[in-house]
Amino acid sequence: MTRTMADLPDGFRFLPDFLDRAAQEALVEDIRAVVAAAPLYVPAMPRTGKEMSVRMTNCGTLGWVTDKERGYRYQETHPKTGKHWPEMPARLRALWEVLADYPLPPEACLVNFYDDTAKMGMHQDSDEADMKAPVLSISLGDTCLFRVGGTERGGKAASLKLKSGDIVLLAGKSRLAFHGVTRTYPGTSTLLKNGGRINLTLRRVTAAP
Ligand code: MD3
Ligand code: FE
Repeated sequence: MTRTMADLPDGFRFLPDFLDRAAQEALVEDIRAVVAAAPLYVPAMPRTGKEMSVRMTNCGTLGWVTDKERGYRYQETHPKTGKHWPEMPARLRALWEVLADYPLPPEACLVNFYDDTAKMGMHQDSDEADMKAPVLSISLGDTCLFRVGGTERGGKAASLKLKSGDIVLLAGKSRLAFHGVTRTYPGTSTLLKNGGRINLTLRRVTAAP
């Protein structure tokens, strides 16, 4: 049975409409600068090399990448350009400061771009050594249907729509919840001139000292 918002996993905080239109537009400008320095690329699944439908890039000292040969990992450089990732924009660091309730700054911001057909299968985020730190997720552009379940694959899952300006904070138990993006809803936002959806996830990666 599909769960509703009443029983989201422990530590899951949903902050709908957290960012107003001006704040969303400012973040889009920040991300345009990031993408100009570190182009979106097509990630590939480990071993099979199957291409993901989501386009990705990063900013911060570390970025999450995946390819056929070396699989999921964090690294300091863009896999195509070989350059260091661009600095994390101050606006993103400030959001972490306000919301994360964590003593250390974010190291990675993964930028996911969804076109009208992109989706992301159910998965756990477990490539970070610091699992005590939360993950902060920001949605921009078209609305998507998001699913979040428990810590076991195949368990019950709740569905919710994430729309432009919504923030999700994953702390505690929810940090290891299975989650995915079923679909986006084209034409639901005017934020991005050419449509689509951007999701930003801010994370700590390295083990806390
Ligand atoms: C729940 N991104 O990048 S964001 C990802 O919309 C990812 O692009 C999705 O899953 C997206 O790994 C979902 C919301 C989110 C992010 C991290 C989580 C939910 C999470 C980590 C644990 C549990
Ligand atoms: Fe994830």
